[in-house]
Amino acid sequence: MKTIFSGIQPSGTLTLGNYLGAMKHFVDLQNENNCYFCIVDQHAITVPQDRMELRKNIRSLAALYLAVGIDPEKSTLFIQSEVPAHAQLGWIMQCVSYIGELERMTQFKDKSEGKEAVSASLLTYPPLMAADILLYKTDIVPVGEDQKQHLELTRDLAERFNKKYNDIFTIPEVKIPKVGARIMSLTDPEKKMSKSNPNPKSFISMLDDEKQIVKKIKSAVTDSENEVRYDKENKPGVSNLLTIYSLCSGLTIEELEQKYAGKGYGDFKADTAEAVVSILAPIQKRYNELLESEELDEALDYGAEKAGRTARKMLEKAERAMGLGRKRR
Ligand code: ATP
Ligand code: LTN
Repeated sequence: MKTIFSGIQPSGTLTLGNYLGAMKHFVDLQNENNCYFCIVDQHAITVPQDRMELRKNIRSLAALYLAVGIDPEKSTLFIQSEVPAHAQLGWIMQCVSYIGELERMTQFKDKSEGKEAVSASLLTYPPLMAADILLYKTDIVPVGEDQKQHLELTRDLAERFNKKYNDIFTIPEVKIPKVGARIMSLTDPEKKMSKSNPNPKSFISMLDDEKQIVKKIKSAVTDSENEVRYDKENKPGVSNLLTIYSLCSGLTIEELEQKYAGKGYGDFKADTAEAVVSILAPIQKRYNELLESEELDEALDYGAEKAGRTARKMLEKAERAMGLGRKRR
């Protein structure tokens, strides 16, 4: 049995990209592994958040985790800020990080570009992420393509700590899905679909209704040809829709290319929307039942306690290895 850890930021309503690139895979993993799934609210505040919105998004994300099929009996589902060891080990990992390597992270560059007031935490985001992972002796971290660089840094920091102080951390492996690891924006298919994009037309939210989904996919950027063919370089928009359709329907991309041979984009887009609706509608139904339920709070309380117990032990080990605190007589 392997230990799995992954986190999602409550920085907006989850997109179809978050689902196809990350969450969908979590459900399959929980049957044969020891899984931790975290709502990383402390990562979300590295950029400004409205406090009421943040609260709403945290609860909404918890309900979505459960609605897609995360079972709190099998997996540990919890909120990062409810387990203080994350911020505590996060500080320690900052102390083993170099500014230069943090400045090289592409997510930092993207999120700080052109901004005047960039928080220090945007730079120190990866050591906190390393702490999340290292607290649980994690073997595998399932994430989308965009997190690969952060995972490499996590491995470097863990190795550096182990060498310098004591060999206590497990070096985690990254797991990126073969298809769907980078679902692209509907309005700019050169960029990844992101829940914090201010233009709602650029993403499909997991809570969009049928009408919104049909409208967004209908207006998704394609190209001036009229051929449904997978070609990421020359036809990024159509290729993105093919990936989405394939993952939501179970049909392969080749099967879809054949199905729409000689037909225009109209039918193809309408059917893609239908496939997306068929995946999201049952999740939304369950989500609405869970959102205000006691079941949700019970799962989160149970998760925070369980995660807290494990995390505290590793934090103590790290503190001891570095000589923090004192030895009781
Ligand atoms: P934000 O835009 O607020 O930074 P995000 O939409 O990128 O957030 P995260 O919370 O950072 O989402 O990511 C949650 C998980 O979803 C991560 O594993 C990430 O790799 C994955 N993910 C995010 N966007 C995509 C995407 N477009 N395609 C596939 N996977 C994605
Ligand atoms: N940085 C990630 C979110 C995240 C995470 C983690 C993912 C925070 N801690 C630990 C995996 C493991 C993101 O932006 N998607």
